[in-house]
Amino acid sequence: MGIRITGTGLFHPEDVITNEELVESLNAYVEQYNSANADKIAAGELEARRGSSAEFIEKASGVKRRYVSEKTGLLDPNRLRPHLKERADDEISLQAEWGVIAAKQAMENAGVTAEDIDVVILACSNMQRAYPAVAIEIQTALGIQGYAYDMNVACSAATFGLKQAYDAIKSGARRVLLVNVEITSAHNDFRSRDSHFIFGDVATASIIEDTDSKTGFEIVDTQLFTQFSNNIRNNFGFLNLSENADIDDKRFRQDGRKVFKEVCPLVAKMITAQLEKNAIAPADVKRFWLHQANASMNELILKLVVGKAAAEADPALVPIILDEFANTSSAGVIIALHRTAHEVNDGEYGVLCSFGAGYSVGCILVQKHVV
Ligand code: CO8
Repeated sequence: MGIRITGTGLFHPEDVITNEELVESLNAYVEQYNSANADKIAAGELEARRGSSAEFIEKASGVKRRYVSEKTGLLDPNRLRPHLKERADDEISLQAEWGVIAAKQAMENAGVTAEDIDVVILACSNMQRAYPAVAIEIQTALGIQGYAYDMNVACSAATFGLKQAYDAIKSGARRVLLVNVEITSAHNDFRSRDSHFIFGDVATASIIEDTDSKTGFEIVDTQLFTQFSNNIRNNFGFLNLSENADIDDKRFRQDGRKVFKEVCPLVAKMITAQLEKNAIAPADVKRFWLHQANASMNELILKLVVGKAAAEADPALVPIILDEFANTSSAGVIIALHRTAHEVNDGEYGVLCSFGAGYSVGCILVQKHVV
């Protein structure tokens, strides 16, 4: 027996925004802002806002397009926020709705029903509300018994969630449903050229169970690491209500250059150490499903782990899905696994590795078993 990921699911909304569309609306906003504030800008009281470019976005990040919850509001230069109407308390929440769709797919792929599952974990960067836990809403919508909870480790929420699932099964749970629903478009700042292109919306789900009679990815080893950093921050929280805080400061922001420089070597070191600990050569890993933040970051990490020549000879070692989805925070590693699981053969190894705000890094070493 071994604890395996036996099925995954993927849901994305229908609306797609290309880099060109995004840049057109940001540039229209910048023009309006700068002309409305021309006097203050000329007097040095305000800084002029700067426009964006589709060429920069693709070159700097590898992102070509992204799925979003609602595009008309996001592309309206007078709004730059999605239209997501508040739902009544007796309606299913948007996050639970997406989670349920991805979960049903994962359950079907794993050949399990609601009665087979004991635990539901919703792991993602931002919860739609404080409570009741969205995971419990998903649990109830699917008719699952047992318990459910929400957890947040930003972009590493899925790998940390896999570790929680692994531990729950070690403690007696039969099966865990792990759901990652990232509605990033509601907390990204679409007025900022630094971050307006980074994120996309998606939901993924995975079934984790102890079995030797189903094809899946056995979790061989788990390594988690955190180290405090202010380089990626979102100050949104309930304390903001006390002083009617300005919400402009309460969205995602980062110093992307610092993140790039500090996180790549950390991640490469962790993957290398994990492989050494398990006596597996980097050349024996079929796929590295890395966090999907930036294509150059993933290229660099691969070079540091397998060597320049091997990385250049086989770029497919690191599947890239961010060109289509952008950065989907925790869900990126699961999308990459979902899309390329069939490329891994019986007995071959793979590494799921996330990294992001915290900082946080999660490395899950898996081995495929075909039954
Ligand atoms: N268009 C044109 N030019 C631009 C733009 C733009 N949009 N933006 C910046 N520039 C210019 C800059 O002004 C600069 O020009 P100059 O040199 O003249 O000053 C030049 O382009 C280079 O700018 P940068 O140094 O900012 O650009 P980089 O090459 O560093 O690329 C990236 C920026 C793509 C952000 C890159 O730094 C990166 O990917 N870094 C890593 C980021 C990362 O991995 N972050 C993880 C965060 S995600 C996470 O943890 C989850 C958080 C929770 C999710 C929240 C969802 C909302």
